[in-house]
Amino acid sequence: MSFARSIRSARSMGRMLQTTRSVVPGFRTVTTAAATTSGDAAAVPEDGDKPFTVRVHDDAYEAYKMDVPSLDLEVTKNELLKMYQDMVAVRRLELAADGLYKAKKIRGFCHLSVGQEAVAVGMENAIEPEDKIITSYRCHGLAYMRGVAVRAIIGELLGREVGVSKGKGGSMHMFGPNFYGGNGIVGAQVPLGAGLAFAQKYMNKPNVTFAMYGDGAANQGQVFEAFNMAKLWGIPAIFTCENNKYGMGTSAERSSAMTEYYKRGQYIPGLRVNGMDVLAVKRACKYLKDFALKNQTPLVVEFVTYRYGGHSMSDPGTTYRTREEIQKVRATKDPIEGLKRQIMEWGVANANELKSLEKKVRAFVDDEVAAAEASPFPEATRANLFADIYAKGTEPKYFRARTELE
Ligand SMILES: Cc1ncc(C[n+]2csc(CCOP(=O)(O)OP(=O)(O)O)c2C)c(N)n1
Ligand SMILES: [Mg+2]
Repeated sequence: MSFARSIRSARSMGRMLQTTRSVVPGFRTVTTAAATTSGDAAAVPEDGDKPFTVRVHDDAYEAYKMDVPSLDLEVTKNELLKMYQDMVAVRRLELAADGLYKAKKIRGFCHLSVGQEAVAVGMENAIEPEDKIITSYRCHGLAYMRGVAVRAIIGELLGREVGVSKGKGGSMHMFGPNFYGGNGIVGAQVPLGAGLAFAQKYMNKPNVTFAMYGDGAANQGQVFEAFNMAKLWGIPAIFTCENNKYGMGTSAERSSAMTEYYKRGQYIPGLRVNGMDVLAVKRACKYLKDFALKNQTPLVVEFVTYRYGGHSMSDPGTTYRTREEIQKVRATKDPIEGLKRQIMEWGVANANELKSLEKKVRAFVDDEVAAAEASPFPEATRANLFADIYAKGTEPKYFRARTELE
């Protein structure tokens, strides 16, 4: 068979597989239902700060060369409400960005993570501020969870001075305390994350780095180079694949010869996690951090999740998947609705209380957006163009062989 023909027949085989697989979406081994963690309303204490135990569903995890985490998780009422509030805030800020883009106030690129909120929120709730996170362009929720203000995120998208990069970076240029972006080159953040984790080990820090990438990026050569070095040097990098089922318009099954991304490290232990259940994510991240530090090893984690919108604002997101598929995930697996159901079932708060919390979040985000819109554009001067490139005090003497800008 000619090479071109073999490629063509491999493609049609791919299409056949896709058809078969669409019956059992993605051949998933973990559940992706959102409200699978169980709790006992009678055991929930009155005191909002008193811990009680809930149990993550045993279908939430699939492990490779390691054990699955223990399923018991201690939470408090206040923590559950904070997680709910955070997921709602992330979604609101992304929907605000969606509106501003459609109003042509945000130009260029804009990648939203609506549907994937449980990953950012569950992760932040499991780790310390001193742990590090680096990710791709789909970064607004993570930036917010790392402490970047909504006005700084939206302001950056709008190109305003109040933006986190002073309005000079725009989309993808989001950084914060122990948050290293916001990276537009697919996969490039993975070796950078390995470097951050190397520094943590070198400095004897009791911390890890979550180096995040997508199912599409998982096929990049540099990802495997980073795996190799991390394993050789025993560095605490947690390679974190957010499998949202698509890389632009290509399904994971079409792009990846092997879609068990948590096994892609081959010689590195891995864990597949239900990325739609924020409590399963939280439990997993704590376990992975402890495991990586105790065993001085990198790990690979795969969060199985879903993006509701297109790849970016210019992609309607419905040419390579059906509207029914999106609707079905929204209706049955939404991470925010899932946590809401659990909060109500366990008697942590009722529907009215949650509604007023949502209202407060909406008002807060609206105020932040107004502040971003009120901020001026950066001054269009040459000096300003060359300002803020280096950390203060580390500026080189020469910019492109010049000492001053003429
Ligand atoms: C090196 C490189 N190649 C191609 C692109 C164009 N591109 C941007 S995003 C993307 C798909 C990535 O998909 P995935 O890793 O699944 O992440 P997701 O967008 O789903 O979060 C591609 C091919 C790029 N930005 N960089
Ligand atoms: Mg993807």
